[in-house]
Amino acid sequence: MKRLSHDTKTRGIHELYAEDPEAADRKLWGREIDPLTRRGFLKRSSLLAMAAAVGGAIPFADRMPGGLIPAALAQSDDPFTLEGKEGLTVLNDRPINAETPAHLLDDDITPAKYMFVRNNGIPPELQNINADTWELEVAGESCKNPQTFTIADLKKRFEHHTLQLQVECGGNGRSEYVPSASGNQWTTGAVACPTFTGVRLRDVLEACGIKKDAVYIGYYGADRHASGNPNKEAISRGVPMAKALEDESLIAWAMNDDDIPYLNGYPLRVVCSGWPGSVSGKWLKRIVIRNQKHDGAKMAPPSYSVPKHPVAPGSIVPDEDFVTIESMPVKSLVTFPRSGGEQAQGEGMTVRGHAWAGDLEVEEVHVSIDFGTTWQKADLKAPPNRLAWQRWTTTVTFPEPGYYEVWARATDTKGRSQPMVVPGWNPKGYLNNACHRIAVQVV
Ligand SMILES: Nc1nc2c(c(=O)[nH]1)N[C@H]1C(S)=C(S)[C@@H](COP(=O)(O)O)O[C@H]1N2
Ligand SMILES: [Mo]
Repeated sequence: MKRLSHDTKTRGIHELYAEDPEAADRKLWGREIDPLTRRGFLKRSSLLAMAAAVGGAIPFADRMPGGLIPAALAQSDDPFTLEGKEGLTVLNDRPINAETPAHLLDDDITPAKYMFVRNNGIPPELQNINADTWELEVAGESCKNPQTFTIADLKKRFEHHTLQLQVECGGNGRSEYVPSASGNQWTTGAVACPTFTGVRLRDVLEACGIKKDAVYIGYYGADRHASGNPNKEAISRGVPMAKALEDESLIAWAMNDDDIPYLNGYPLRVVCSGWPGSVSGKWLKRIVIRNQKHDGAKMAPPSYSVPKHPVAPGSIVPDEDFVTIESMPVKSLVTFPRSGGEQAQGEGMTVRGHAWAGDLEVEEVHVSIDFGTTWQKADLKAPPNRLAWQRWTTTVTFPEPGYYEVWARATDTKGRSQPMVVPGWNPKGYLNNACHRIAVQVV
């Protein structure tokens, strides 16, 4: 496809539209556009605006669903916003996916508006959600006494727990893989660490009776498959019993002492922190206790799976050579200062961020201002509770004016550090825990 630059293409085409709209259509779209088709989805002016914005003609413009944000725009800095999620970068609107710029993740506890959104399907309509009548069913072949709970029942029958828990999408960092992997092109912002309040998943499962042969749990949410097919789930994942029974695995109705935001699973969700975010089911309707590995949507390879052994970039990996991702790897973010800022030479500059390590704790964080040649150790706080991210802080001083990068590298309690380059390529682009870096101009 020919790509034309903004100015030459669009300036000319505006004039042509004024004179001869059909000729302009042929030029812009490569053919006549049926006015009826066109009227059905977009006005000519917005088509033009869109073509100008993406930098060229859109040959299949008449097949673009109404309201679709072209990916070329969604991935730019243009301010598309989601209600209640101002400041997030929208990657896709069908389904909605949005990530958080690193500097907006600077709070110890992620504010609700800055929690990323990762939707696999069509969320239930907000006006059809009634938290007072919402029911959670617990069943499955390895459940002794299947039961249904309202949220009020959960609140009344079980002990409440509030924990700060990190949630990171398994595909966070995907955009850096070469060759590129299909899926949302997350950069660094598909991670958050708010507090969640709810009951222990364990307490609820035990109240319903766990049979001896139980090996896995699976969740079902109220969202629908992107195709709209009511017999297909968008996603239905789960975890082995040992993870489900951990103290920190929750069925939560609150985030940061408020209702869970609609796009993050209101009114009820699972939180199994430290594993790919996909195990933390939103809009939770049903939990099944399974006598086999759960086989819901997106449990089978290549979803949330990586090759058992390293593969060459671009390889085709047979299903039997994949393993399901469990704990996420050690990782960190520089959340202050914002990348691209200026700093006076000779003055110490505070640098800080967070570090986390899946099921483990972070032992050390180091920072480099010379592209990884030397490293200084940062101060690192203990997590407020297991599976919360940890605050790190340090002060760096730049020897002379010029362009610098600040790199951060965390190490977990098993001695594993973040790689400085993108780690092992895998077909779906999961688990990129390469060091985060920011740019600083020293003047
Ligand atoms: N019901 C349901 N639960 C879901 C999803 C979904 O699409 N539907 N997405 C999963 C994925 S892939 C991730 S990374 C997390 C993201 O949680 P968030 O959107 O609240 O940030 O939710 C998980 N739970
Ligand atoms: Mo995810």
